[in-house]
Amino acid sequence: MELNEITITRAIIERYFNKLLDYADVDTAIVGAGPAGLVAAYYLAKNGNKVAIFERKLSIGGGMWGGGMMFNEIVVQDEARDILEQFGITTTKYQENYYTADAVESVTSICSAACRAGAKIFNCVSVEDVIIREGSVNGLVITWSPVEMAGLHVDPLTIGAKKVIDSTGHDMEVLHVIERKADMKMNTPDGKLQGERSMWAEKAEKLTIENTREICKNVYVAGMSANAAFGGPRMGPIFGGMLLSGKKVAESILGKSV
Ligand code: 48F
Repeated sequence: MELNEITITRAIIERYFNKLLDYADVDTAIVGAGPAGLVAAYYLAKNGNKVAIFERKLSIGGGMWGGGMMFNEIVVQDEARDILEQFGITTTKYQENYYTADAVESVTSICSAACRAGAKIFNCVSVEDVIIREGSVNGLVITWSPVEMAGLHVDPLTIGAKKVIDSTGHDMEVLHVIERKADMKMNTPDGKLQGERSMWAEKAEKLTIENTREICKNVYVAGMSANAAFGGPRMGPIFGGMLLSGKKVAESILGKSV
């Protein structure tokens, strides 16, 4: 059989743009394909929610790929081990309450499960703003990451979303843009973003889960972004909090346990 390059090109363009058209309006738009965003996408999609993840980088996985300082092993504590095992990821006991897992196996397995559950990932797409209506966020403003990187003067496009999850990690990028441009109060003690504190793993892991919630109308925070928004400390390469936060944000949006 002959292979025609133009047919290959047509197939990619048609399939990609049909996918993008289909996901131009979603139930939940997740910003950031790190561990928190990917776990959230899996549970939401598995429960019938139409989910798109927008990820600035070419690769998914955020800070999980590199384990700690590029040593590609992660640590999880007892309470989060079930989640990894549910994705078929091998965990090995290091000592009481400390388990390790291969970082690459973890990222790829969670991502594969999320995609197979129906979540669509749009990589190389950066979220630069939100769609705003009186007192609520109704979607995202997106652009190609290379356009952003090159500083090209090109107008963005938009994605409608009933709910938005900021799982952009330490930088809480969606929340910053809302605070700066949308005049919305955050659900924090003084209505403002608090900012991340220095490392304290045990406290941070607890706070990540506690702080996973709706932070302003239709916008939820998960993962490191939840900690940063509420002034929690960082925790380094222990990932239980990220996984549990992804699950919790899905439960908050679905209004049930998963
Ligand atoms: O940083 P990241 O892995 O967030 P997370 O899921 O997990 C945090 C941990 O990796 C680690 C930690 C825990 O031990 O402290 O840092 O909370 O993934 C965030 C993803 O969001 C993408 C970014 O490229 C990364 O892959 N991202 C950030 N801003 C944007 C974005 C944006 N404006 N548009 C699209 N993607």
